[in-house]
Amino acid sequence: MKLTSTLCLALLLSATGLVQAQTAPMNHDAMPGMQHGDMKAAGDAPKDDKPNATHRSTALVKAVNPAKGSAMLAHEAIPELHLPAMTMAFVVKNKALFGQLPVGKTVHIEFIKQGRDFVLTAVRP
Ligand SMILES: [Cu+2]
Repeated sequence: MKLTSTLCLALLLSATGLVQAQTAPMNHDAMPGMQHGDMKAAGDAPKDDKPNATHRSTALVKAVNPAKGSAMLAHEAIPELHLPAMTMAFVVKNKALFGQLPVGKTVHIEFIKQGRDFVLTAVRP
């Protein structure tokens, strides 16, 4: 779980770096492998440093751990956080949400970022 969230943070940091680098002039033709459409969309998205902003995504429930208050979810890309699709641990403080997290099912999630944690705030089928 710890490894995964570290990876998530690393990806987040490197994605942020990419966006900053994009402010410098660059030759798109020289970099055929890059997806400029995606990067542009991410750059136009609202800033991710808004405290307690609610983020939404669709996620496949891989595993839940009610005792630890965490859930492993394979979420889709989250452009406003510059996050690619990935599997990672979410913090579940509201234990009632575990009733909406059937392993193997895809659900719609809402979450906030609190420090290094991604905290689930709502789950819908
Ligand atoms: Cu993630």
